[in-house]
Amino acid sequence: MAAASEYQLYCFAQSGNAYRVALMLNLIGADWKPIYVDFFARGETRTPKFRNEISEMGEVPVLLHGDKKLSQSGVCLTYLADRSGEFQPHGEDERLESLRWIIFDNQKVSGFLGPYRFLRNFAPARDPGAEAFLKGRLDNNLGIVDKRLTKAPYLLGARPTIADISLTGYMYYPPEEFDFDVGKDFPAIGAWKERIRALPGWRHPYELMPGYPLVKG
Ligand SMILES: N[C@@H](CCC(=O)N[C@@H](CS)C(=O)NCC(=O)O)C(=O)O
Repeated sequence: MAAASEYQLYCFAQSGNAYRVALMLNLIGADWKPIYVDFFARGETRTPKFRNEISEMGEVPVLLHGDKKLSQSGVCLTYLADRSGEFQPHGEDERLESLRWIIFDNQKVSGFLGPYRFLRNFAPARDPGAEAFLKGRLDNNLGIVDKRLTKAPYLLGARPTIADISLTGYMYYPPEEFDFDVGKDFPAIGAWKERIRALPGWRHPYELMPGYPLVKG
């Protein structure tokens, strides 16, 4: 019988929140395998079984490692950086700075890109008002990240850290799934995307996680 992988990740291909953890596992060369969560057809994250047995927060990603079960991608990234020594912020100042950008990403970058893309591609009906609101917030928030990335190649300076891995969440999904191309509208983010893409082990979210293409029921 084949040995189980060291890490398992509950995820699905369309989840940028899960992608950043899948990408980190790949970049550090971890032995891992995905566990597919049927978010769209079965609404699996909202079932009592998922909330009782996998995550009380009802979200992916969830990372399994030995007897550890971790959720919130920022926590998973921190754990993987601490264990591997890769993409780790060094010292207190960098740790705090990394946390600051991870929270900003979760709330204001991925936290708006995800719902914006969801409304345009996966929701039962379009909602122009909500989309316009989110796009306004995104233009502002992506502008803040873009300005930061004009100052250094990566968020914390000369080398990539988990703050950058967090920011990858929704960055590589096809521009057609949004109505704009982040990399073109925000050139410093575009150049950063290419630097991240060049890291050994980089893979596209649709290659790394199961569930693409989506079979609409
Ligand atoms: N801040 C969380 C966000 C996780 C999240 O929102 N995941 C979505 C999928 S992209 C989810 O599982 N949503 C469950 C639901 O809406 O029922 C993280 O970074 O892990």
